[in-house]
Amino acid sequence: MKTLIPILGDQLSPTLSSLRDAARADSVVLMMEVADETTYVRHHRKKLVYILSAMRHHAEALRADGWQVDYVRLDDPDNTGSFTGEVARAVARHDPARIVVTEAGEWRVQAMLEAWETLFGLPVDVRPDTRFLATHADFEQWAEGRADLTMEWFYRDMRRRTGLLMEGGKPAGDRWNFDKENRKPAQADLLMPRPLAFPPDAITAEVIALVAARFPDHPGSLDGFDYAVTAADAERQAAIFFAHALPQFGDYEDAMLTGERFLWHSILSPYLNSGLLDPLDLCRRAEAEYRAGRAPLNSVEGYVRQIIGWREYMRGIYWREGPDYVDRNALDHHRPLPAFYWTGDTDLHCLREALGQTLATAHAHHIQRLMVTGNFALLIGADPAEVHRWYLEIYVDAYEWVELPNTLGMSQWGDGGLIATKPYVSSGAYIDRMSDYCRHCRYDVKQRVGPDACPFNALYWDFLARHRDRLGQNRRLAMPYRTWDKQSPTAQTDTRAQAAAFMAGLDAAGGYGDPPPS
Ligand code: FAD
Ligand code: DLZ
Ligand code: SF4
Repeated sequence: MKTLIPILGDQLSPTLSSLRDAARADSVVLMMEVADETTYVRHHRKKLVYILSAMRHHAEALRADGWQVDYVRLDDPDNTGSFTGEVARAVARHDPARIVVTEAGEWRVQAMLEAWETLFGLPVDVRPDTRFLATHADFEQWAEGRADLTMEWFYRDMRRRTGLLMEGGKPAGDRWNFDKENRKPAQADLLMPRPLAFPPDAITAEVIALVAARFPDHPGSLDGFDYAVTAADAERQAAIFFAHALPQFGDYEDAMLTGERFLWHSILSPYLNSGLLDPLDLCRRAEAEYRAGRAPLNSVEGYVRQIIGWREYMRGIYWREGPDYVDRNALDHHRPLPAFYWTGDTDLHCLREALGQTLATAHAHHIQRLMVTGNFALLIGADPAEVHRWYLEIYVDAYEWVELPNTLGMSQWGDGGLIATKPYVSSGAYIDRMSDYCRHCRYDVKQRVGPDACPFNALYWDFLARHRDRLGQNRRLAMPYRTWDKQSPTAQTDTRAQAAAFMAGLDAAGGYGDPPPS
């Protein structure tokens, strides 16, 4: 009885649930490069190269492991361009008795998988994705009946469940969370660890040529592609992270520095999200570094929290809230995202740094995403659906299950406070505290009005004033509202006029821009 096993581009794990009990002799693994997936948003071109090259390398690894792999390439003249079209062709080629597939990572694709049984008249076994620690049912059970879905409570349950950093039923160091220790600004440091660079091999070079020819209108540079595209190379990067960056990961988690793209971050999210690395394995190894006295608890706890806390929690929220979560817009924001999000061409130095590195590499670290590009988009009142589309396009690790709740929920407060108890907005002062950006900027971070004033300042106060009806009663914003109320009427009027003039300038410059021709 032959089994067809379609494997999607973010399911590149040898332990995938659809493969677990399959007999190699009776199975055909189907992998499909399809136009629908490469164009449902205009993915950054390095993201396309990463995914397609990792898929091709994974097919080779499966073959070497004894699987029969039927691999459909994007430039196959008979390629129908969709998962369903390619499964239909594969059913005709192989005449399987059944299909076994691991559930998809997003609503759009899951709906396709669920239609196959009726469409093909074959049994289709859609299996849970066991690479995540919490199943959909686990998350539902945790969330059910709770008024407060704060991540911290979920995280503590995950610590208890996994036993990570637990000692006799208590958290290691007698505290669940060392976040307060993890907000140090960084200095330029010649000894800063660097992630490994993996120059393109022949397979990747072929994919780069394909992407250059087929996706000239997608944003992002193709130059200098150096992501790992195999599990073995991703593992090499993980080893570098544990040995050289994890010890200071915590201290500098929120820091930003001009010209420094990586700081002490792991740069492992693309590999985790497409399946080249396993999340629980990474957390156990981080814990082992702590137990061996090679990494401090604030770093290891911070790292583990990002993965068994934030990562799992975001996925839980995505599936719990349903396919129309994407339409939420609690603050009624409708401004188009400025065209410079696709070019990096702005004189705000913090934005130029975050956008420049994003367009060059398809990666930015968390605080750049949250407190520079996300903060600015929220302050100007950008449409959260448009902001979501940009993040989904532009980051190499972006799949909807993780990107949407981070962007629409955490960063843009589009869900009205489900994920974030208050909007992540700040004036220039926060960026100045956590980075050296302001020292290199043409604007003065200390000024609120005038031609040299940092735009974040007036925008911040204007945001609070504009949304007083909705946010005025938020206890976490009581202090800034008190500060605003102490300002003289003239100062308030001048601040709001400064913000209005800045936003009028943005509107005049045009919105959601086409990326520049390559
Ligand atoms: P590190 O700083 O080394 O963190 C370790 C790991 O923790 C990461 O590899 C990642 O797997 C996990 N992690 C950390 N924070 C989060 C989080 N908030 N949600 C989920 N996982 C987390 N992450 C994505 O993987 N894909 C996205 O599309 C994505 N979009 C984002 C959009 C916005 C607006 C924001 C604010 C954050 C987003 N994040 C996303 C979370 C975070 O920015 C990235 O996971 C992180 O920058 C990846 O780099 P790293 O591997 O060096 O992470
Ligand atoms: C993101 C992506 C891209 C760009 N291309 C492909 C592809 O050609 N074939 C494929 O199987 N998967 C691709 N992916 C990843 C899928 O979009 C991903 O598996 C879905 O988002 C389901 O979660
Ligand atoms: Fe950004 Fe303002 Fe600092 Fe310039 S002064 S880098 S615009 S926060």
